[in-house]
Formats: sequence, structure tokens, C-alpha cells
Amino acid sequence: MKLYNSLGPNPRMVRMFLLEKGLDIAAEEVDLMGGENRRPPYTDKNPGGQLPALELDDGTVIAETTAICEYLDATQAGPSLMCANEVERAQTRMWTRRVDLGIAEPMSNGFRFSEGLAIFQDRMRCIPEAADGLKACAKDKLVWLDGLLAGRDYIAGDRFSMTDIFLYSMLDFFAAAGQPIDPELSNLTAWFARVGARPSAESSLHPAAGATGMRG
Ligand SMILES: N[C@@H](CCC(=O)N[C@@H](CS)C(=O)NCC(=O)O)C(=O)O
Repeated sequence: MKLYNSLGPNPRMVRMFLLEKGLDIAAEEVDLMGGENRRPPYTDKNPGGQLPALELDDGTVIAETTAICEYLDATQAGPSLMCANEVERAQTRMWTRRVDLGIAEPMSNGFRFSEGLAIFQDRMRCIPEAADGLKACAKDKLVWLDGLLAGRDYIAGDRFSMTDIFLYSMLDFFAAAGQPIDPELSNLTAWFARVGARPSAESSLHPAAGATGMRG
């Protein structure tokens, strides 16, 4: 099994997930800034052209961060970050999807269409005039989540899960890239500090994070 790895919030989520499970797997660096992920041979393996991707020993490639984490959770040792039962698994998926569609995607595209425009304009359709609106949509969902986190330690219930790792990786990266967490969102801020205090949070940063100032 091999992880195609780079700087960035999505690969960082998988690295944090692996650390939480106590797993160490081989990794191959792909030059994201140089666009290596957008051309063959990488796109022969992952036509989505993004990172991370997981290649199994039989050559099967799994992409999409949450699909990779779910696969690792189901097949590898270590504490489950999905569930203790089918209800919890469904709740983790439900919350992860809400975070993905409502927060991660608009935040990411908000970044790609503004601060990240120089990198992304030749890689995908960019809509600079949509950037502010997308960032505002993500903020609306963070306000909503802040209310729901009152009296709650974690997003998908009373247990730390894949959803927490996912949102933490996103918020940490984008806070350092033009989308800081509003300090008035006190429940979200406390949750962010709680997850950030886990040893896996700092240890999952890419070696290039320090030099670039990026939190990915
Ligand atoms: N939906 C994808 C998003 C992956 C993604 O956006 N990856 C970023 C790194 S954090 C990337 O590959 N960016 C470079 C590019 O899109 O060319 C997932 O869940 O894995």
C-alpha cells in the first residue's frame, strides 16, 4: 500500500488519520506546486488529478480523502474513527458530508478563485467573482455548526471521529490562507483548540509546511 502525498489540507487529513490509528505506510511525494498531479503518469492512476491517492498492493487506486480514510478504517488495525456500530458509521458519514459540501468545498474554491488563483487558473475553471460568495457560504455553515457544538466536544457525537480530522485539517489550512476562524464562534474555537491539542495535529503537518507558512 502506498500513499501519494503532498502539502495541503487533504493529504494532511490522511496523515492525521493514519497517526490516530497508529499506522505508518509508505508514501511517495508528488510535486503539487509543479503540477505533477495534473499530468501522466499520476493522472493515469488518479484521473481526478488531485492529492492524496492510495495505491493498494494489487494496483487499485483509491482517491478522495474521505474514501481513503474509510477504506483504511475498515481494513487496518487501530481505533475506529468511523464508528462502534452502523448507526455511528452513518452519523460519521452524515457529518462528514455536511462538512465537505457545506464548508470544505466552498472554502477550497473560495481560495482557488482568489489567493490561489495564480496556481489554479491554468488547472481548472476559476470564477474569481464567486470567491467572496463561496467564502461567505462556508462562514454561514460555520456559524450554524458553532451553535450545534454548544455543550458538545466533537462534531459527529460524543466521540472523536473522521469528521473532526477532516474539518480540523481544512480550518487550520485556510485560517492561514485568508479565511480565519471568527473568534466570536466560541464553541468552534474551543473545538478547534481541542482537536489541535492532539499530538497527531502537529505531527501530521507536511515537512514543507514550516518553510512555506502553510498549515497543510
Ligand atoms: N475532493 C478531493 C480534494 C483534493 C484536493 O483538493 N487536493 C488538493 C491538495 S489539498 C490538490 O490536489 N490540489 C492541487 C490541484 O488541484 O491541482 C479529496 O477529497 O481528496
